Amino acid sequence: MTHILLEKKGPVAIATVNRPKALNALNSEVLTDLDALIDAIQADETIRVLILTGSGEKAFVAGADIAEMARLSKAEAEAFGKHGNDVFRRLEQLAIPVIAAVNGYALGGGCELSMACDVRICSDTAVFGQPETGLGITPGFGGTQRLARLVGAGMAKQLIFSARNIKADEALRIGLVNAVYPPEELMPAAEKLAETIAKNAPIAVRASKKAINDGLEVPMDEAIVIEENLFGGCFETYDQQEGMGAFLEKRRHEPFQNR
Ligand code: DAK
Repeated sequence: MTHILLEKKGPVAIATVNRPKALNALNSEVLTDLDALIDAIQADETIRVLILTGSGEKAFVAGADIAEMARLSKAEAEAFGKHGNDVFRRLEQLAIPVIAAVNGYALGGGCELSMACDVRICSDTAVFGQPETGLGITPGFGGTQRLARLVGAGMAKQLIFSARNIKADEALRIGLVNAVYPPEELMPAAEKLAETIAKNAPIAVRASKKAINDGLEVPMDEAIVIEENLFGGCFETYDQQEGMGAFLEKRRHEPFQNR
């Protein structure tokens, strides 16, 4: 991967989009690297949580690469959109939780990338927005869909139609991010959250993510069946027996074993 740095701290992987001269903007190479990142995470069963952030102090990801997009034909634009959408969908459907640690500008494709993650936390310097209509295009990496699902259709429409950027405090108020930190506290907070998640039963964490994601895509009657099946599956795991057994025996459970 040319534009993504990958570091492992025990069960936590930290991936940094690293294209600082363009504020980490997403060109085709970065999208291909994100695809390779997902392959690498899937291949390593010891990773329990992925943190995604941007290099430098200014940007998480300042959008899709405008220089690359500017001269695309309709067919090329559709192919570029599909490339991004396919990668973002893979990220969203990654079995393990993904935390976006948004350390600055998260505009256009950058905001969309953060929304393909499970949890967003940010620095108080972060700026979010979907500026596409001001560039003569629609959001193209899932922004119209994920923003509406996260903050409601009315707020998503207002942000997308107006192309107005919002600061961290407003992102917190509308529920786009879960928490805001001073810049130097962002990565420690992300790692602490990741470590907390990593200590819980991995199969149960993955099943919970799948239940929420899959359930949100179908009517409630089908969604609760998805939950029932995933819940039932946990009762065939060693970690369920150990977790509940330890509670009943009034002792600390042994570290979960992912089986
Ligand atoms: N693309 C390419 N280069 C970018 C970039 C971007 N999105 N954002 C910044 N850069 C580059 C700048 O051109 C500059 O490069 P040099 O001039 O130094 O070579 C360098 O990064 C530093 O940026 P600035 O000099 O502009 O830095 P400032 O601090 O002054 O301003 C800024 C920071 C983030 C406010 C500003 O750079 C800015 O407004 N950037 C553009 C933000 C933006 O509009 N992002 C949304 C992009 S549109 C679709 C597929 C995808 C999409 C849509 C449709 N389909 C196929 C349907 C997605 C669209 C987008 O994401």
